[in-house]
Amino acid sequence: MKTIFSPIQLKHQGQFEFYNGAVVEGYENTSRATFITSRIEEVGLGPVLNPRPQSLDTARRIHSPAYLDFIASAWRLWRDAGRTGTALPYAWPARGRYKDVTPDSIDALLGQYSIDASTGFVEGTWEAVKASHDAAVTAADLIIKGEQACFALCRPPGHHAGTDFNGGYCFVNNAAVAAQRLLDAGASRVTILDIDYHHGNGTQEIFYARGDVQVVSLHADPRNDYPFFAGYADERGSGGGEGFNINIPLPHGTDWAQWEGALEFALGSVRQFGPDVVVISHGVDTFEGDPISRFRLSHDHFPLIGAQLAGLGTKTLFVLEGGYAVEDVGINVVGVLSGYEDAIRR
Ligand code: OKP
Ligand code: ZN
Repeated sequence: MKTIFSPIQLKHQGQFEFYNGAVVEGYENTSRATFITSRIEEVGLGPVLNPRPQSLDTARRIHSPAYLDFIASAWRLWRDAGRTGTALPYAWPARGRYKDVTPDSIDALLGQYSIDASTGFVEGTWEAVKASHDAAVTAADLIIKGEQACFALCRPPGHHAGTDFNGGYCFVNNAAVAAQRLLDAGASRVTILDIDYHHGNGTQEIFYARGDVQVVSLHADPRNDYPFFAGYADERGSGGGEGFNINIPLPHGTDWAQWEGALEFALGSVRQFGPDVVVISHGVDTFEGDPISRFRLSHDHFPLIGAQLAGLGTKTLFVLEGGYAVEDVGINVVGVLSGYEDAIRR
């Protein structure tokens, strides 16, 4: 299987976030990507190729142009305002908002276009975000050209980013852009199956009223985990998208037996939908050793996930999302991909 990744994606580095009442180093760091590429080489999964530079035309069909302009210029605005460190918001227009305008202040814009304070901008952020987006689009193009499966090593990740907001370390929704690219190239239906520990609230929001993209997600119950305000089982889509959004929330402590049962249910709904391509929002923060998550999957379970996905018999585009036990991220991410390859060959 081919992997698409650019070293430019490592330019988003040195971010900070709030955790447990303190400012800490960002969990979503560059070593995640290097552990994955090392593991790919170690097991001989296949070549790691550079993305082709892509236009933002497809991304503009997923995100609002004003939002894309903002994330491309946020760091410059921050620096021009004389600031240093990581650009993070501290005020949001959530409740009590009474003017439908956003002041020009960089602090107002950061709040306007975000849902949390875990998604900071540093000097290389936009370049890295753009390269991560390019990796997803390039991988989608390889699927269009006939590859059975491909891995977009997207970092920064994407599934919490919506039409006009960033959040959860995500800026551009790489999986959503890839899905749109596949549809524009002639696919009639695409499924995004999100196996990351967290609910992909951005993906849900983007496709909520659409019937051409089915969004299925297994994740920690949002009653007690991020992103808290979306991901409930009764969120099933609206209008033409009614029934095409499927959420499977699971409790803290979920083990393999329970998680695999949920996966089987999810795969049943994917088969019913009958997509031309499945995009996997591929997160491995379901791992028992993950520092910010509370499920209990172990190393051996990840190849089994890959084998289950291969059983769909559908072209598959893997797009990286989360996974923060950095020393194990390579083993687990590549475990799924190898499990998929082994099952396809059998
Ligand atoms: C991104 B992905 C407090 C915790 C911040 C954000 C979680 C984002 C997860 N610093 N929580 O879905 O893996
Ligand atoms: Zn996650």
